[in-house]
Amino acid sequence: MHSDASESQPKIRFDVLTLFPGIFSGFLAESILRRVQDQGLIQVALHNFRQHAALPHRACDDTPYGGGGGMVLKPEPVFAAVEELLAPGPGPAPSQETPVILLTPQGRLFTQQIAVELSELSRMVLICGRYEGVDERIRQALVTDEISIGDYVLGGGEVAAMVIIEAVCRQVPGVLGFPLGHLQDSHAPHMDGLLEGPHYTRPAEYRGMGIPEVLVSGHHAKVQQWRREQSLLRTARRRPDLLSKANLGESDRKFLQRQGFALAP
Ligand code: 6GU
Repeated sequence: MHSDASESQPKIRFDVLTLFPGIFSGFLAESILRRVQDQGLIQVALHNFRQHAALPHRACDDTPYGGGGGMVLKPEPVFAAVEELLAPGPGPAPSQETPVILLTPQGRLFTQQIAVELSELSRMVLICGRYEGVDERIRQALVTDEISIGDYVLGGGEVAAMVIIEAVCRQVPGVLGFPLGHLQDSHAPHMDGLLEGPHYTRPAEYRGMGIPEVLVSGHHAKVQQWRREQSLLRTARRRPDLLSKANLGESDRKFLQRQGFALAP
């Protein structure tokens, strides 16, 4: 028996539909994404849906009915690309739960919780929108979910697709070298909805700046308490919106009150 992941199916396969596959080259060729693909843990397949557009020009955009500015992504190449991908045939069978996700500023806001949910799937299709919009029938009859990565406008969904791939991959067992590393990330459920506090490494003094004494005290419990307090302070100062939703205990509340932060009951 081989336990080597390269001998078996990847844990997750992403099928990315884009007019600009080259945008993904550096992202997929370096660091963690490179390693997990080499190990066979993650598969990312890029598909240029221009190849599914009609000759002679393979146009993927057209002017909007009713007039107005900008161009709209045509339905035919997107439907054709997705239908070919999800048709029965060689390759991993799409399951009933394979979502077809459109990246658009109109989608639901991407969060760590969504990253965790998506990491439990074996496959997903990511459609990168371009132009001023997509033909509404793509939403009506092809797409099962729409995701935005924040309240700002990008030129297309490619950068958003990379954000999603990276955040989802970090949740897959075996992707991070430090197996429980993802549990301590800011926004991880384990952190009770708090930001991480400060980190320090050698040297102990740098340009006249020291490190907190408690970190070299050898008192594990005191270190833990200090880290919790630093998380609370950092979250209270930077992201009071997160603090109001955080999972706080009685000692957390008392600490913040002593520090002068007013907490909603
Ligand atoms: Cl997913 N696409 C585009 N074009 N803009 C965005 C976005 C997505 N998320 C935030 N802004």
